[in-house]
Parts: sequence; C-alpha cells; structure tokens
Amino acid sequence: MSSEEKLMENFMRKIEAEEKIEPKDWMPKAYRKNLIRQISQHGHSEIIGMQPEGNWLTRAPSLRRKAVLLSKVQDEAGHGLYLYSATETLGISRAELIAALQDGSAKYASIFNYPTQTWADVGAIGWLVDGAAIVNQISLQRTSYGPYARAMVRICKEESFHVRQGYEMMIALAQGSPAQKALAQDALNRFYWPALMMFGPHDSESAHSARSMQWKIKRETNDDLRQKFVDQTVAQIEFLGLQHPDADIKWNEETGHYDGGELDWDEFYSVINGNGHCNRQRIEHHVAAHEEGAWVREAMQAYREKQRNKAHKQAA
Ligand code: BYC
Repeated sequence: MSSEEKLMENFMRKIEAEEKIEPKDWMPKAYRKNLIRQISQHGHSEIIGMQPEGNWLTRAPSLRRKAVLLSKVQDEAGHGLYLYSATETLGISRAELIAALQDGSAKYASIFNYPTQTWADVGAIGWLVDGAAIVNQISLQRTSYGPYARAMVRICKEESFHVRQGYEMMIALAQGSPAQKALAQDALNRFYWPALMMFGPHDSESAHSARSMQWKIKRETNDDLRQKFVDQTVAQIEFLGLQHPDADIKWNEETGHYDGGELDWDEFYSVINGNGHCNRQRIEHHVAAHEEGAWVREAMQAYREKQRNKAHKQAA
C-alpha cells in the first residue's frame, strides 16, 4: 500500500467513526476543494443575505421592530465571519474568497436575489428563509469538518431566534387588519417557492451530493431536507390562517409526508446563473461597501507594521 493510500484509508476510517477532520489533518484534495466551495458559498450567503432585510432597517414601523431587525442583520454578519474563518483554515485567504464572490465564480443562496418589496417580506424571510436555512444547518452540525461543524452549533442557536422573530411578525400581520393580512399572504406567496429552492436541485441533478454524502460533508440530501421543510410549514401556514401557496399540497398517507407541486427549475437555474431580479444590484452593493472599507483594512495593516517594527526595535 502506498503512503497516499494509507493516508486515505486513515481518513476514511475517521469519517466512518464520526471523528472530526481538523485543519492540520491530512485530507484528500477534492475534500478540501469541496469544503472551500460549500463553506465559502455559505458564508457569502450570510453576507449578501444582509442586504434584502437591511433594505427595511430605516423603515421599520417601530423602535422595537427596528432594534430586533438590526440585531438579526448583525447576527448574519457574524455568521459570515465565522464561516469565512472556517474556510480560511483550509488554506485560502479572505481576499481570495471575496474576489471569487465578486467575480461571480462563487455562488451564494439564490433566495437573496429576490427583492424585499414590503415590510411583510421581512417577516417572511425570518420565518421561511431562516427556517429553511436552519433545517439544513441542524444537519450540518454533524458535518465531518470540525471548524464547520462547530460554527454551525452557534449559528443554529441564533437562527432559531431569527425564525421566531419572523414568525412573530407574521402572526401580528395575519391577525391584524385585512390589509395587513393581505400583505402577509402576498409575502408568503412570493417567498415560499424561492425558500424551497434554497435546498438546491433534486438529488438526481445534484452535482456534489454523492461525494459530499460519502465524505459526510452533507448529512442529508437536498430532497430529504426540502421535504422536512415542506412538512413543517403546512401547520405553520394553517395557524396563521393563510392560504397555502401550493394548490397541490396534499398529505400522503403512504409516505407520511406532504406531496406538493413541482418547483420552477428554469427560474432556479436562471437565478443561480446570475439573472435573478437583484443579482447585479447585490454584487454592485457588495463591491461598493468593500471599496468604502478599504481604509479600515489599510489602517489595520499600518498598525500591524507599526507593532512589528516596535517589537523589532525592542528585541535589538
Ligand atoms: N442557491 O450539487 P449541488 C441564511 C448550486 S444563509 C445558489 O446540489 P451542493 C440567511 C451549488 O452551489 C444560509 N446556488 O450543490 C442569511 C452548485 O454550484 P457550484 C445559506 C445553489 O453544494 C441572511 C450547484 O448549484 N445556507 O441562513 O451539494 C439572512 C449544484 O448544486 C443553490 C447554506 O449555504 C441555491 N439555493 O448543495 C437570512 C447551506 N443550490 O458550487 C438567512 C450550506 C445549489 O458547483 N450549503 N446551488 O458552482 C449547502 O447545504 C449546499 O451547498 C446546498 C447545495 C444544499 C445549498
């Protein structure tokens, strides 16, 4: 057995035994590459995901709503930073990650290319978008790469608060005036299908799933996670007294799950390939904010050099 084969055998033994793979451990090149792809895209989703809700910060209807939303958006920034740090442990720099986001070679969740047209969209995002994210992220707490799994534990705690704040907003609207209830229904209608698309293509179309499942990067498939979300959402919609956006939703006695209508996959591929309503706007905004922050990075660099020179002088 060659030394490479022995390393591979030991790696697979750890994966089978549910031991975490840590940054300094040997790992196959393709495992490292796949992790960099998935974790960085997850981080980009958190960072770009601040924009649709950030759009409503200055127009929140009360001080309480504004404080809660501000705190949630800040949490998303924190999630992005934990995830970028986890990606950096795989030997790629923050600058490279950001360049890939900005030149379009790295994706981010399709959902954030939809506009937030009304205040109710903020409630729908917390409830449905964070709700879909948490279904996925609970399973990612058991991912095989240690830093990613540990980041997920904290992120899940914060996401569960996000889901509650969104659903609480939806309750307030659904129980409000007829106009408020109509806003809630409209937001549900527009965000339900894109939220289902967050789980990715069908398993049969998913390029990375088989490998990622074998290496336990992903612990459940795109379709299984999507089904969990579909199942849990039915009762939540009923409780709000809203109409389900999927006219075909139906309990299936045999499978013990809800069956629903098919997603518009042309729309999904169009959005992930850069042609959604807001793709260009999201990246332009990111580039502008990154350029505006250049002076902070330069100041940090200058401070670091100053400290290094001081240490040199003291040592001499
Ligand atoms: N959107 O082989 P597949 C949040 C891409 S944010 C865009 O199935 P995989 C929040 C996929 O990347 C939380 N692209 O891929 C933040 C791949 O393209 P590449 C976001 C998508 O990786 C702020 C290609 O399609 N959560 O909670 O096995 C405010 C083939 O797909 C999408 C995560 O990121 C999509 N929906 O499975 C509020 C979870 N779906 O890379 C809330 C972590 C697929 O070959 N990520 N693509 O160019 C994952 O679990 C997996 O990466 C996915 C896709 C399930 C998303």
